[in-house]
Amino acid sequence: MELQQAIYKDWRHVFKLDPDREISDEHLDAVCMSGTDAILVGGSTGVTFDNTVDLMSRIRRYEVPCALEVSSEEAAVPGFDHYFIPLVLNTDRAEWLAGRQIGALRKFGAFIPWENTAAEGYLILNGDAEAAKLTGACSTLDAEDITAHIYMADRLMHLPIIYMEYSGKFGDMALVKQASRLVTGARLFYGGGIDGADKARQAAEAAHTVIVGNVIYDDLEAALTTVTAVSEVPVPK
Ligand code: 1GP
Repeated sequence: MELQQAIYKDWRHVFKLDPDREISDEHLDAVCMSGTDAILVGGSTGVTFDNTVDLMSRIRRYEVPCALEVSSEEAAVPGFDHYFIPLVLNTDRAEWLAGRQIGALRKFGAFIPWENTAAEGYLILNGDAEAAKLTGACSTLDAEDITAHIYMADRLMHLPIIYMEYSGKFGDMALVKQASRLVTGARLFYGGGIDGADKARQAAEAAHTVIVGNVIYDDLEAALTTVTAVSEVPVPK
């Protein structure tokens, strides 16, 4: 499938919701009606089939596109518009790059809606994040390391998405900008530590797609301001 046909190719702003966290109907309504380009469902811990189905069916009342980041085979739920399969690029533990994914594909490969499924090459860059601890990610990449990882992900592996993940901490926008400039086919996702319009704008200047998570639960009003902030910034090359 060409990137041009992919649902996510025009996404500038995405809200990420964690099935393991509570959100009221009122807050979910505000998130889904905010004008964001999509809702991404995913989390590092406590994600189950049941809490994923529950969240999906609540989001499904709205027209906003809804995608699932499948990080465990138990929580692979049918009915989403799109599926993302994370591959962690900056870990020595091969199970997180391909091992677990291959294990799941042995069982479910024939049932996957391939036309709506894409790999995400993850660079986990906040060592304190759950995902970094879980996967043993080497989160201290310098500019040269980033370049090498982008060459690997974009030029050699032709991954459609590279996700610079700083979850819980605002990242190094110079590195993100550098990565966006280097990619030739991949879309550069950025997520981490966006707590309002100002950081959203900075991230939008650096990345193709800006992902906003935690602040939805901590300060909904601030989260909602990120939608317009991102939409006002032209997409960086
Ligand atoms: C998390 O990248 C997303 O996977 C968003 O990060 O929760 O820090 O906004 P935050």
